[in-house]
Amino acid sequence: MKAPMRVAVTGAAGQIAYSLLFRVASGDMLGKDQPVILQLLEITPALDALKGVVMELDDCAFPLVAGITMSDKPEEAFKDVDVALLVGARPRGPGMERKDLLEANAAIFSVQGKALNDVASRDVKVLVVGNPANTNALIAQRNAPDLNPANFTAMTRLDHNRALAQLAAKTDAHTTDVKQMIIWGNHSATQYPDISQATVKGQAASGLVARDWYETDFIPTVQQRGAAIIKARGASSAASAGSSAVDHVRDWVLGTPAGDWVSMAIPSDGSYGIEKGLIYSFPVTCKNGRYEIVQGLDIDDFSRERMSVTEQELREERDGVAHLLP
Ligand code: NAX
Repeated sequence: MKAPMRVAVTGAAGQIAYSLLFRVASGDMLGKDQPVILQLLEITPALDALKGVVMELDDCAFPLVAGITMSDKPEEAFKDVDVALLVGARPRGPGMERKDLLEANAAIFSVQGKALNDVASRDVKVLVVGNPANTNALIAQRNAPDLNPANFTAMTRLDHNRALAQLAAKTDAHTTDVKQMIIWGNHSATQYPDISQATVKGQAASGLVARDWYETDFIPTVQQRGAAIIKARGASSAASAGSSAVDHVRDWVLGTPAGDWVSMAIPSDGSYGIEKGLIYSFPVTCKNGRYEIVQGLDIDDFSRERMSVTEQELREERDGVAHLLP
């Protein structure tokens, strides 16, 4: 039996965690032979609700669960963790401006970044789900100077999976027939879902769908999917977000399939002219627990313009919290 891996989940009594935790506990994220210790973080008023979630996890009698802890202190919850899923965040309240939201979350993610820096495994892999995810990841990373900056990532896998589903439906194919999808940039409505490299059953996607559908239907549908779910369900995406977090970490740890790639928001190294240091979504392949940006793709004017718009939004978010960055 392998030694257990420690997985921290923040916002553990929230709605995303309510599906995510059970998938992690059943081995979907780290493998069916990999025991896990779950280290759950919540704010103090939510600890009672968290107890209820832990009772349900206990009641599943998952063979791979080697322990569960609960805490309202990041230094306890992040102790020795190998994977940190930062899901909890401050939601936008009534009358709250975008700037207020950025600042409220900057406070949370700077505390959590410091705690990771102090107590997590030196190889901890961090995935930020809580919004604004890219900028929250940047704040956590900047507050963790002793950890590898490359190990701070944010989630655009849900956007990637949404794009696969839309293109598969349009071309009467299965999502597994679609390869080489890309989400560029921010996890927000400025993201750029790009099918210029995508194939469906080996054929170029751009030859299978009308350009007009791509520009006026596909792109806005993927960009606005979160809002459409809220309108239909009366609550934001939860199980799909949890499932995409499982996909993100599984592929990062266990590798991406040959001949395909995934989208991850990672610190830019300047590839494709994107400002170095921004947490920007790129196409990546993963092997041996490391990701690499797919290089050498042709970027036409249409793509370049959209990649720049979402890059500019990330610059503005960063500048909005600059006074809080160390
Ligand atoms: P919920 O409001 O159901 O749960 C959030 C939980 O986080 C709450 O239980 C709250 O008590 C806890 N929390 C707040 N501050 C905390 C802190 N400092 N430490 C620990 N826990 C804390 O939200 P949920 O629907 O689960 O969504 C969580 C986050 O994911 C939100 O920020 C949401 O916007 C974001 N999303 C990100 C997505 C992505 O693709 N990156 C998609 C889905 C989702 O919208």
